[in-house]
Amino acid sequence: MLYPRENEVRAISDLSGIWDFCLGDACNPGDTCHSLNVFCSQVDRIAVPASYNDQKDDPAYRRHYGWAYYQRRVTVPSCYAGQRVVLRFDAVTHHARIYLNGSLVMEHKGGFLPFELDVTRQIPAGTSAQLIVAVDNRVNHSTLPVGNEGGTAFFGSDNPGIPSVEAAKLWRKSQNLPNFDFFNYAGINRPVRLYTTPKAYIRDITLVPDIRGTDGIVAYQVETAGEDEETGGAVKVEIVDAHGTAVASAEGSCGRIVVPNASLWQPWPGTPYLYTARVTYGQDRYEQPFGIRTVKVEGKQFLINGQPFYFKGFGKHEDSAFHGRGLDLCLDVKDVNLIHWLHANSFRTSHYPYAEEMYELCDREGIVIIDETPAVGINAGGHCDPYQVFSIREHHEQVLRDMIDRDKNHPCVVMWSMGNEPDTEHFPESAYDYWQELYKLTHQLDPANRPVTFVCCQNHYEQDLVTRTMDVVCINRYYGWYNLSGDLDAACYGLNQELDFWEKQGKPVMITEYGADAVAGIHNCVPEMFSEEYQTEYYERQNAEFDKRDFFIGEHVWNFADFGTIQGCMRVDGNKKGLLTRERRPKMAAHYFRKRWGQIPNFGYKD
Ligand code: E8X
Repeated sequence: MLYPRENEVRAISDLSGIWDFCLGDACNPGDTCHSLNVFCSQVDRIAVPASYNDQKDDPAYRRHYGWAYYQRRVTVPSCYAGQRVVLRFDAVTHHARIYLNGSLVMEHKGGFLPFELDVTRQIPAGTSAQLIVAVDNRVNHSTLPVGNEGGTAFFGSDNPGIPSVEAAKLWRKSQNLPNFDFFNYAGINRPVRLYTTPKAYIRDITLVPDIRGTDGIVAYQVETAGEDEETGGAVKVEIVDAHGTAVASAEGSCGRIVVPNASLWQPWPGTPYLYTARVTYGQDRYEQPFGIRTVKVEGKQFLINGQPFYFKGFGKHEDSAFHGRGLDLCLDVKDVNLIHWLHANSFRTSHYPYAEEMYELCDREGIVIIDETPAVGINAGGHCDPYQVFSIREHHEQVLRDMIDRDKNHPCVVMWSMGNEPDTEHFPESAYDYWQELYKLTHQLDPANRPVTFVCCQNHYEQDLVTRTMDVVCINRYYGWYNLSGDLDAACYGLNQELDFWEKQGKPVMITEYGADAVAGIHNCVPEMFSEEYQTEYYERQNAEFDKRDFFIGEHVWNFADFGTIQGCMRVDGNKKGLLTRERRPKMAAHYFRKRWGQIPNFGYKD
C-alpha cells in the first residue's frame, strides 16, 4: 500500500484537527450511526491524531472498555472533480467501523496498520459528508495484541491470566486486562486523509535492490488500476539520484534496472543514500524513495552490504504523555536524535508496526529497524495452550501481509519479527507448528526475502523447539531482574549457561530485551534494584559476557525510555526500564551506553 504523497497530479486533504467525541459502551454500534447523541448526552472535543485516554483527566477515558465515537464533516472540493478520491486511515486502535452519512461503509480489525476506501461515489466533488468513526478498544483472545477477558493482566495477582468468567462475574466488572506490558492506548492514533489519484492510477510499487560489483540492480514491479486510453497502460520508471539527476530508466510494469556505480544505503554514521523511483502511468505520477543495500544471514553473521553488522539499540514504544500512542513527529525526531546521541544504530518496533513517518525518518537518518507485528501476549503462562485456545491465526496472517505490504520498500527495515514472547516452552510441538507455518509465509510475502524471526521470552530454552529454527535467534532475558533478582554473579552464571547452549546452534544470536527498572533519582553506593547504579551495573556485567561470544550479533536494551503501562503491583507509574525517562532525560545507564556504543563499530565488531 502506497503512502499518500502529493504532487502535480495527486492532492491530499489532511483531516487532522479537533473532532467531536464521546465514549460509548460495549454494545456494537450496528450498521447505521447517524449521530453521537445516540450514544451520549455530552459530546466532548478530541484531538486527532492521538489516543483519547490521556486527553481528559477522567477515569472513564483512562479505563474505557468498548466503543468510542469520533465525528466531523468531510468535504471534497469541486477541484477534485474527475479524480479518484480515497479516504485513508493510517491507524485506528483497535477495531474500527466507518460511517458516512450514517451508513457503515468500512470496517477494519487491527490497530497499527492503514486501511482505505475509495469514496469517489459516496462524496461527490463539491459536496461534504458526515464522517463517524467508531473504535473499539477491547483486547481479548481473538485480538493482537492479546487481552484477558475477565481474567487478570499479565502482572495480575488474583488469577493466572486465563479466562476466568467466574471471577469476572464475581467481582471484576468488564474491563480491558492486557496480556502485555504497555498501556492499551486507543483511538484514531495516526493521521486520517483524503487523497486523490487520476482514475487510471498506480496502485502499488515494489522495489527489490541488489548489488553486483559497483552497480545496483533494482528489480521493480508496478501494479496499476484503471485503463488509460491515451497511453494504453504504458508504465515508465526513472531512477533519480539524491541530486535529482536521472541515472537509469525502464519501461514496462516490471523488470530490472541497473544503476551504475551505485551509492549504497549505509546505517548511520555511514551515508544512508536514498534514490527515488519516479513512476508514471498515464496521467498518474508517484515518487517512491528507496535505498540500494543488501541484507543476508550467513553462518553466525548478519550481513548488511556484505559486512557483519552489530545491532546497538533498543526495544522502543510509541508512547508519550498526552499523545499516548498517537503520532508525535516532534518526539520521533527527538528520539532519532537521541539514538544518534547514544551512538546506537537500530531499534525494534516493539510490539507493533510504528507510524510510516518513523520508517521514512529512519530511511533518511540511517537507523536500522526490526519490524514487529502486534502479536504480543500469545501466552497463558502454561495454563492452557494458546495455539488451541486463542483464535488469532487468521488475523496474525493478515497483520503479517499488511505490515510487509506497507513496509517492504524501506531500506531501514532489515528483518521481520513475527511477534513477541509467545509461549514456546509449555506446548513445544503446538508452538512449533504455529510458528513454522508463519515463518514460511513471512518469507513468501516479502519480495526481498529479508531474514525472519520472532522474539523469545525467558524460558526453558532446551524445551523450546522453534526459537532455534529462526534466521536470527532473538532472546529476551532478565537474569538479575525477574529471576536471580539482584544477584548479578548468579545472573551472569545463568546467562553463560544459556549462551553455551546457543553457541551449539550455529546461528546468529542477539538479545532483544534485557533490562532493569531504575526510578530516575534513586541512587545508592551499593547498587540495589530500582537504583540507577544497579541498572548500570546490570548492563556492564552482562555486556562483558556478550563480548566474549563471536556468534552474538547485537544488544537491544529494554527499553529506550520509560513508558506507560496498566497499573499493577509491579509497575511504579509505568515501566521504568528506560535508559531515558519518559520525558527523555538520561539516566546513568544512558551515559554508560553512549560511551560503550561510541567504541563499538557498526561492522566487524566480532571479527
Ligand atoms: C518487562 C518486559 C515488557 O515491558 C515487554 O513488553 C515484554 C517484558 C519482560 C518479560 N518483555 O516486563 O519489562 C519477562 C518475563 C519473565 C517472567
